[in-house]
Amino acid sequence: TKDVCVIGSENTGDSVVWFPRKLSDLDTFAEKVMEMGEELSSDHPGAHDPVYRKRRADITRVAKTYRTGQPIPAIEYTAEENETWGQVYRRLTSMYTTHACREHQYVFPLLVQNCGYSDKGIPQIDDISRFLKDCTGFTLRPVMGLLSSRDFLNAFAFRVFYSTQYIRHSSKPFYTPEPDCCHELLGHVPLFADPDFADFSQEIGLASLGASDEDIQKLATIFWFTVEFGLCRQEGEIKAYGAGLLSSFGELEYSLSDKPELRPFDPAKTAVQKYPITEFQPVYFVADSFKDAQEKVRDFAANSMNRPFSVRYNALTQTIEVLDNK
Ligand code: HBI
Ligand code: FE
Repeated sequence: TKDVCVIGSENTGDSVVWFPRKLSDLDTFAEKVMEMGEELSSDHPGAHDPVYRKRRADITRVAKTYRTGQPIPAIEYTAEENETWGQVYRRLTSMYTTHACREHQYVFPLLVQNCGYSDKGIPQIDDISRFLKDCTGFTLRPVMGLLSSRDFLNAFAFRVFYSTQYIRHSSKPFYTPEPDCCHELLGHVPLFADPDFADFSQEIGLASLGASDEDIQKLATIFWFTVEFGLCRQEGEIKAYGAGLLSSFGELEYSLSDKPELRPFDPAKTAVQKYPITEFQPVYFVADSFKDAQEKVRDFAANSMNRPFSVRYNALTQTIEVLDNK
């Protein structure tokens, strides 16, 4: 039994890096993107299309000006954008019944009923955010592009997911080098409506608050092999729950074939596994359940990370309480 002391919000000690303590602290991340929305890397399919780049800038303006508590402004998607979405939607939904985990399959029809999911057009993230809030307390915030691992993971402590609103370039409907609304809304969103998965992903977020750079790197790797590329065992079969798989029909098919190597999810080992980012994964980690994965991450954070305090989330005040655990 440890003495627990809640440290005041003024001070967590000089050696601890800053981290968000209340929901509105996430406003400070709004413009802190790694690469600006307008500056696409030269191999991006939209990099040399001025119309696409102008469109991206228009859409990311929503994220730039968004503040906590506001409704998320709707984007009026063009016929071309909705057509790209439709192609991706039809291709992926035809595989979910055989390849997706049970939780994804349970939630998907609810998104059709409640949030306007269909192959006719891109749903609005404000509708989805309200739906998720009712399911698990998760909410979405618009984001301009890639955030640092630290900022992106910290938001999960508050059950907040940063979601892009723009879509990939129409010339390559089945390829994107970065997150877009197809990846977020088809891959990530269904799982955030599941209570156990919500708990699991918040656990990673809580562990990331005030963590050392080295520990952030480990948590980002755990995130990669679970939330992005995780497989799980269900009724004796392997299914996909990672958003990177559920938003790519090529890798979804491959991940459940006999080609990749499968290993049991074990945070200490998973955290240091090397991985490629531009090709299919040679190794996947298999979780027994989201509850089991959550417990393993919690033990890993408590025993293997060097943080001189622990944290808990107060859902009533939407604040982080810092506990002295000496
Ligand atoms: N930022 N907006 C955004 N979306 C992501 O999926 C994302 C990110 N930053 C880092 C990241 N993903 C991961 O590669 C891990 O570092 C957490
Ligand atoms: Fe993702």
